[in-house]
Amino acid sequence: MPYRYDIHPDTDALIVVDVQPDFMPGGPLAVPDGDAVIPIINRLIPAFDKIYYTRDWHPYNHISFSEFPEYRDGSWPPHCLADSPGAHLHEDLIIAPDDDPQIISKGTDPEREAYSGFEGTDLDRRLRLAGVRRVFVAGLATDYCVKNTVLDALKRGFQAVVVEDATRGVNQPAGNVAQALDEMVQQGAEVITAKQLVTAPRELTPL
Ligand code: VGL
Ligand code: ZN
Repeated sequence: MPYRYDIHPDTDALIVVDVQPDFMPGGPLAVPDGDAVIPIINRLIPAFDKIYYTRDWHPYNHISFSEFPEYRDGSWPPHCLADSPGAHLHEDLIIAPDDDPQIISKGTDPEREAYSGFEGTDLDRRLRLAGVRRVFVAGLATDYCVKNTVLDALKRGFQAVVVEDATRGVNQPAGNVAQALDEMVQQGAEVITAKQLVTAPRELTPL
């Protein structure tokens, strides 16, 4: 195993996508096993100086909401209503730095879907101002917001690395997650596991 990823604190960032209660088991748009990403992401966070948290942050009349949801693009149950408890970052997620975290709200326009953390936000500008060149991406859901964030990062000239075991997907129909990972790789992303991230000289809790 070889292949180890050294983190360069000045030019690498971690993007934590949509770790929100509404996407967890028991929530309206539950991602299977979605809560499993939290302890893994919490172990990655100390390895990065630059961390960006996206959150789905919809108005009550968002275009994606359906009365009879089919749990696919364009037909979701109401979820992540701006400022509701289910939309806040999950209470078990480590937020760093806790005095001034970088939080990006998306999907705030009622007329537009926005899976990507770049869409309709200033994430690109924030990353460039901070000197970021490579983003590591974790969170939910692999086949929607993670995928679109990764593809947008690549289109905008960032290198992108998906931390696969720190993501979970809707995966409906079955195979959707595998297809999403294929597509990300095809567009130039790397896919790794959390264990492959190595930081020196900092200490990481062993996985
Ligand atoms: C997401 C479906 C609808 C996601 C957001 O975070 O992947 N999926 N809204
Ligand atoms: Zn949404």
